[in-house]
Amino acid sequence: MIDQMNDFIKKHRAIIFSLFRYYVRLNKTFMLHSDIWYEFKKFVALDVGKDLKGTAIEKFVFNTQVAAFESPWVYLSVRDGIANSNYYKFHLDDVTINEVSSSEYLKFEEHLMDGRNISDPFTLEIDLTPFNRGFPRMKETKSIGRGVEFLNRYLSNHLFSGMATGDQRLLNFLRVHQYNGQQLMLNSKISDVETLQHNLRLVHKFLEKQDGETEASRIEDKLRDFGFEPGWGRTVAIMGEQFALLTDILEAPSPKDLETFLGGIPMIFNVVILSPHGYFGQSNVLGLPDTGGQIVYILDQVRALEHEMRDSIYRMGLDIEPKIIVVTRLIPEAGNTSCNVPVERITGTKNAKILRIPFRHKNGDIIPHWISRFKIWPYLEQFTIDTERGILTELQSNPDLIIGNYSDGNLVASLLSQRMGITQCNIAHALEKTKYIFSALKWKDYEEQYHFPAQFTADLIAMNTADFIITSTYQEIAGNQEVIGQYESYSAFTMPDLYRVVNGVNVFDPKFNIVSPGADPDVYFPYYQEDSRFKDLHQDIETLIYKDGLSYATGSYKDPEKPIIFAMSRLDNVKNISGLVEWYGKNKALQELANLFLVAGFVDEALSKDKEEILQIRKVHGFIKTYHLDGKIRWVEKQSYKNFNGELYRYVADKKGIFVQPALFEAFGLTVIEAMTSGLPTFATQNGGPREIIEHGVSGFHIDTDHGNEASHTIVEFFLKCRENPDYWKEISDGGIKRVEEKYTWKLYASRLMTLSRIYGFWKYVSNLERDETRRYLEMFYGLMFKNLVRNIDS
Ligand code: UDP
Ligand code: LCN
Repeated sequence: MIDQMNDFIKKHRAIIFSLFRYYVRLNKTFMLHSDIWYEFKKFVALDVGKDLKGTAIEKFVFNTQVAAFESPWVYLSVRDGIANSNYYKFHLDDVTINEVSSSEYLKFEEHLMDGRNISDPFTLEIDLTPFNRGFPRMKETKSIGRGVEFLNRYLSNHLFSGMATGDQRLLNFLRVHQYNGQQLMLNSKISDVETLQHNLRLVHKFLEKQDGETEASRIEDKLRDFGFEPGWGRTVAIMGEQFALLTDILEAPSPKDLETFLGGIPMIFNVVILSPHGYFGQSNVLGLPDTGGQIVYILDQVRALEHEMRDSIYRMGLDIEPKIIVVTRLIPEAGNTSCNVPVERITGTKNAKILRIPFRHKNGDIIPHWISRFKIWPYLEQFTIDTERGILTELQSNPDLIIGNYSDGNLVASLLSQRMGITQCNIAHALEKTKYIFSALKWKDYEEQYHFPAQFTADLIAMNTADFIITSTYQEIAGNQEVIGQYESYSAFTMPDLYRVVNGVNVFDPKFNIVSPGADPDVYFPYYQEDSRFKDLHQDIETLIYKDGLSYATGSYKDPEKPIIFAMSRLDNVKNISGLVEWYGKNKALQELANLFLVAGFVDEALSKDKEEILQIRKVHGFIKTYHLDGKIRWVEKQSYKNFNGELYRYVADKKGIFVQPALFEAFGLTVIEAMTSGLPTFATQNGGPREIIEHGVSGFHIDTDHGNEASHTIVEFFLKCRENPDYWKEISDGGIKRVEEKYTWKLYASRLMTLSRIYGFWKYVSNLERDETRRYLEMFYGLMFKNLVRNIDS
């Protein structure tokens, strides 16, 4: 790229000079991609700039994420492609451009923030590059998020054929499995690979003479004589498959055999899931601050996982009941939720529980009230210690897998899995870093409310200690051609006066895997499945949408026959419900075509305890007034009952309405798949997960939520097209239903997650992935940075 640029500059010095002078004259210190690109388009519309259209410089400018100005210097962060950022400096007088390191670029940003000496060599620099030497990395962007496939290929090529000890390590791995003191898989009769291969031949001959359906328990003694303990399969047929796979792997492993074989080993019986913040409960909580999709996700995940674990444990011949514990925060002042109950059984499971552990002050006093997710950092250490005690009491043993959720849960998962030596899986849901402009560089502006340095430090630690990370979409890891991914944004950034990160996370790490969630099919299903519908709820739904005089609602429709534009989400800034009201307010054609129906937060700000929510409540009321939306809009407060909400989506579908998800950024968007699977044509933000969930024009529509006029125009076009062609609504509705059925189901999710857990457990064991050096480095980072940062947070 740089050579191409230099050639171009040599040939077109004058015009390049004019372009950069144009930017410098805008008198900005920093510019972001959208601004840079907007100004470029203005520049090429001028006579002086017209020759730049379609040139290499146009692409270069388009790829520029940030420009930092101090004449005569312009420093640029350029994303030359997915997960490929490079840094450059341009000198206005010399008209030259040179590549610089990420460190030099970030130093320049720091310098512009507070005028420090640019050559300050003493800022703490975090760089994980040296620790990663020798660990396999993927190279292709298309492989990002498919870590396990890469790992299986790598393991079969290197571990077994390249390294003489691979077979022995597999053997050792098979010998470590136990449950409550009972030996599983192999016993001491098999201590070397030759004996294993020999006994596999013997057992093969023996099994050939048995009926495939014979239960393993009936031939247990014979198998034990050969050195094989329970865990290979419930029937002779299943055992035969596992033994054959192992024989092949020992001879010449293939990635597929390895995955199937490891995927069958019973090694996950107890799982702990961490989700400290918010109101974690099974009813009355959804829509409260910090309480949204993560809770829905985890409860559905638990049900699917328990089912999958029980089936697979049974299939492998063991009679062990799996246990799953979700650990969250106990909130004594829990209102009408159950968040003050220490232990709660999870409905729809046999054994899974919610375990609630209170936050405590240093002196041991319990904190009674809810605390925003941005302010819980000081309590997590004590919470970790109390959690460890709690889960040991519940399980009477260590768990086999710890799953963290969001920044706080992932940090606690890191601390616990390090203490207990357990495989750690991280799930981010929606990180904050990319939601706020310059959240790292301008952290001081955000500090009072958000405490981003503590959060980003926790994220860096958790991402680097996790054995594997699952994400709902590719976007989440590495974004797309235009937008940086959530994880990718941690690779290089600076927080002036704290530290600078030059390599914080590598998205080519095979620890990343995409495993998308689903929507509970008992609750969210197509409107035309009449027999399963909750028709009894229709009267309540009609009250909610149409009845005057309710304390928790505002507005009523002049023309109730119009189709409904439905939106439902937490009422925080990023969800942009107020933005939707503004677009609707500005678009008369849309007002003619449809009514707006909002389910979000509280209508009365006196009921809210959350600062961000209160601001949004005021904004929504403000826009209703400004645009005179009386008679066209109905806004009701959050609705927490899943079955009711499921029927609500379908009710709106009966009326040929649509669903809009107007967020400025959405990591995944469970409402999007809930609406789609109910049959509602769905219009969702193109910023984040919905871009991947929806195929534009086929299973719904992407909307550009940074440009409200365009977004509302897309919706108008849809309604007009439906008028012309009465089948159009159904076409899109069917497209959405099909898409969710094919790609977003909890059944697929659970089986994939369990396979990954087993493979990464194996990988951790055989490749000595404990990574002591990294662990020690991160411990120091935790001790010297994180602990200091949280000291100043008060809640
Ligand atoms: N939800 C709800 N009532 C509300 C608002 C949201 O039941 O008033 C549910 C919604 O149906 C979905 C979840 O909360 O299951 C929100 O998940 P999503 O992933 O869309 O967004 P998040 O809140 O996690 O950012
Ligand atoms: C958090 C979010 O903001 C949503 O985008 C996700 O759908 C949800 O978590 C579940 O992962």
